[in-house]
Amino acid sequence: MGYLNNNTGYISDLLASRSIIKRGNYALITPDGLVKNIIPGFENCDTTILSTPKLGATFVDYLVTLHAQGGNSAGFGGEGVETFLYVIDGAITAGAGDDKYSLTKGGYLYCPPGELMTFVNAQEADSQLFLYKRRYVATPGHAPYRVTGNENQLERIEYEGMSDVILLDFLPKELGFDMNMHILSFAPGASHGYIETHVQEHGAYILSGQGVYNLDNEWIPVKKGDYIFMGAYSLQAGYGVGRGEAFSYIYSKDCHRDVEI
Ligand code: UGY
Ligand code: MN
Repeated sequence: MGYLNNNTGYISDLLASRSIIKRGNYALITPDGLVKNIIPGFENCDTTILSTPKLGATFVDYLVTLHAQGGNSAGFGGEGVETFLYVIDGAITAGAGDDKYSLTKGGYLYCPPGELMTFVNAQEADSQLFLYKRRYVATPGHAPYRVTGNENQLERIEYEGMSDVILLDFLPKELGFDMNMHILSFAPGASHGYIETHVQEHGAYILSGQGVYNLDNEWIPVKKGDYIFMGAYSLQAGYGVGRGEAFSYIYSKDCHRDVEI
């Protein structure tokens, strides 16, 4: 069953998809083919799984629509697993340890390994979340800790000297953290300064606008609601296109660790 657009039944045109799956390299996953999954702990939610180790990622991303009273009270994460939650739309109550957090659009919560994250919809209308989990890579003498807030409190950083490309960093740049979550926003016409070829992986969910994205040296049109996995060394860069609205995506990136051999 098509998930995000609820397209079911007889079609009126030829079957076609913009999605591209190159396991271990990159993937573009468009809303049309996404399905709902029933997962233990997720109640009254539509949960879609995006990147996984089966695609070549060391992390898992999810898109979750919480219906009324929907959420996860059993706890997301677990021993050795770090988690991150971002509110795409709506209002939720998230929990960690003995604490509760009221999060609205742009709100986020990072839980360090071993600390289960809970969340429940705080409104009658649906709320939508972007969720992330990954097995934490420790380094001696340093540890991560819980981080929460809203993106509107974060410093707007001009990305690599470009005033029309804005970067937000969600987590502290400290050795205790082995990953970060960011938002990168391109005004129409703005672009990366070069095509990246780095070892770090990304899972990127497009929050607004339209872009043309280079994945493994193919230029591919992308837009709000699309999801991109970029594996290690996957060539990557983008242009913002469209009419007025910024091309903006939230994405994860592993960091602060040497390579194991
Ligand atoms: O941080 C990054 O590596 C980022 N500039 N990559 C990307 O946007 N594809
Ligand atoms: Mn990158």
